[in-house]
Amino acid sequence: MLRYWTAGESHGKALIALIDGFPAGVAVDEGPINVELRRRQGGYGRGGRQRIETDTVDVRAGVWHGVTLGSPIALEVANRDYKLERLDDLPRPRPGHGDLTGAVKYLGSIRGVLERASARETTVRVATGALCKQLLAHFGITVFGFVLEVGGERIEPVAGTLEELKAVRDQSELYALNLQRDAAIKELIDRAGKEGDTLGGIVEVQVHGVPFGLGTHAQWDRKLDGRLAQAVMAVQAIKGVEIGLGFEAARRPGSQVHDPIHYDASRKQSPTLGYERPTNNAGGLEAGMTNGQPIVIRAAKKPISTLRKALESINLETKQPEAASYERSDVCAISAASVIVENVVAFEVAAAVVDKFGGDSLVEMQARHKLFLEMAAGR
Ligand code: EPS
Repeated sequence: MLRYWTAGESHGKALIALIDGFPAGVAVDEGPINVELRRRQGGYGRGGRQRIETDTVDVRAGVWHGVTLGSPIALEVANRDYKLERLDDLPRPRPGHGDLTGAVKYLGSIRGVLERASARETTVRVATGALCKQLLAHFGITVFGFVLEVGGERIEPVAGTLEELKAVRDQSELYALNLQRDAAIKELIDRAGKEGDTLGGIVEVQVHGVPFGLGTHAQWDRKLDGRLAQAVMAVQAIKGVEIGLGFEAARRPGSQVHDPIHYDASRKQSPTLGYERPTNNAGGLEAGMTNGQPIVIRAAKKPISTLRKALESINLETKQPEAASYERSDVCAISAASVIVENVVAFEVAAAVVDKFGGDSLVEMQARHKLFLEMAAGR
C-alpha cells in the first residue's frame, strides 16, 4: 500500500513528506521534481512569498545511489521565510480560511491554525506527486493538468496532440491552453488585485496511458474515483470535483451520457486493449475502475480567502465587529492549483498501480503488469 503524510507550517523551518510503500528500484531524478516545484510557485497573480522562496526538494531518506530502497522516503522543502517564532497571532479571523473554526476547535490561536492550513503545505504534496510520476513513467502513464476557467471566464482549449498542448500550457503565464486568451484573463486578475479582491477558477487534469483495471468496484473505499475525489477535494480551497461529464451527466438522458463500446483489433496493444469508446464522458472510470480511457477530473477552486478589501469579521477578544485581518497573499493561485491537483492525482494513480501490480520492487511490478496485459488481451 502506497501512502504519505506531510508535516510543516507555512513559516516553519521546512515542509516534509513521508512516503511509505514506494517500491524499490526506481531511479529518482530531483530535476523534474524541482521543475514541478517551480511551476507550483508560478502563474499570474501570485503574491510576494514566491519572490522569497526557491523551492527545491531535499531527499532525506529512502534513496541510495539515486535509487529507491523500498523503505520510507522522506522529502523536505526548506522555508526561506522561516519566521514562525517571531510571528504574532491574528486577532480577526478571515472568512473562508480555517481561522475561526480552527481556533475554536483547538481552543487556541488563529496563527496555530493558519500556519498549517496554508496552501504552502502543497509544496511537499507536489514533490510527492512528482516522485510518483517517475514510477508511473515506467508504465507509460502521464499526468497533465491545466487551467480551464479563471473568475468565471472559460479559456477554451485549442486543439492539438498532448505534446502540443503541453507546449502551449508551458508558454502560458496562466498554465491554460489558449494563448490568445491570456492577455484578457491577466487583465481580469489585475483588476481584481487593484480592487483588493481575489479570483478562483477551474482546473482539469488528464491521465493518459492508464491501463484497464486500476481501482475496484468491490469496496467503497477502494474505488479509484472516490479516492481521486478525496485527494483533490483535500487540496486547499477546492470546493468542487467532477469526473468526466460530472454534473452535466445529471442533465442529459442516458443515451447522451454513456460511452458506447466498440472493438478495434489493431488497437489491442494500446491501453484500451482494442475496446474503443467514441466518447469519454465517464472520464476513464466506470464502477470505480479505470476502463482504458484517459482519466479526466476537474476541480473548482474558490478565491483565496485573504482579501486586502477585508470582509466583515469579529475581533475574537472584544467580540466587536471589525474588518478581517489581512496578511500578504495571492490575488489568484489557480495556475498553482493546476500543478497541485495534477500531482495529487499522480499520487493516487501511482497508489492504484501499486495496488494492482504490487510487489516490493519495480521489476516485480513490471513483470506483473506485462502478465496482466497479456491475460487481459485474451479476455
Ligand atoms: C503559499 C504561501 C503563502 C501564501 C499562500 C500560499 O505565503 P505567505 O502566507 O507567507 O504569503 O502565499 O497561502 C494561502 C493561499 C493561504 O491560504 O494561506 C504558497 O507557497 O503556495
